[in-house]
Amino acid sequence: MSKALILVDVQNDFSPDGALPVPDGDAIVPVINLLMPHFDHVIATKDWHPEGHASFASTQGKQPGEQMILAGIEQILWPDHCVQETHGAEFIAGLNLDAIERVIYKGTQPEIDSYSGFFDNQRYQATGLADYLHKIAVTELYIVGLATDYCVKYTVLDAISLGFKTWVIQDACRGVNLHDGDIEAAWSTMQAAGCQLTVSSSFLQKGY
Ligand code: VGL
Ligand code: ZN
Repeated sequence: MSKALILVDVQNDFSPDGALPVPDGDAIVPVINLLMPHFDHVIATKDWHPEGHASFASTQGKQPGEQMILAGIEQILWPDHCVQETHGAEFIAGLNLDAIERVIYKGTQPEIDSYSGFFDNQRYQATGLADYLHKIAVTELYIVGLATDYCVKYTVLDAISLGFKTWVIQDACRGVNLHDGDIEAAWSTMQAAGCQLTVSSSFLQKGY
């Protein structure tokens, strides 16, 4: 029984001056650095899109925020972001990279998006995260990162469906809040699915 900290998409394009800005997104970096030494494993996901990805509004000749059906499901279109090998796809400066033992790439298939760190949005393909966690015998996941109302939420929901005991550390996450109340709704959805909500101070106080 071991514990992993999962960093979801802590990347430049989700920082406040990035292409898909998450308000206060960079504020989670020092919190994550404090949490890292308390885990058996630290694993990060990266949103890692090819140029011209189908989730980009520019690819579809539409505006960011517009929606369309992609691979049979409703898709919000985003500004171009986290293009493979670009600065926007790098981890946010100050994150303790030495603590990260493995990076899992998602959103790499051109025609489908992948909010979850485990599968694309249609579950056509796995990213390898679940296999890796099973291989290293991790059973408990603490999930942090960006954005609360998209990739954090879907990573949490898949973690629970895969049978991991799952926490989300709320002050180590930030959300987009495209619509008022989206972040609050995301916490409720995660909690209703069986995720435990906690904050870094109470986690660190337990002396783990
Ligand atoms: C994300 C929108 C598009 C995220 C990624 O990391 O939450 N959101 N791609
Ligand atoms: Zn993306």
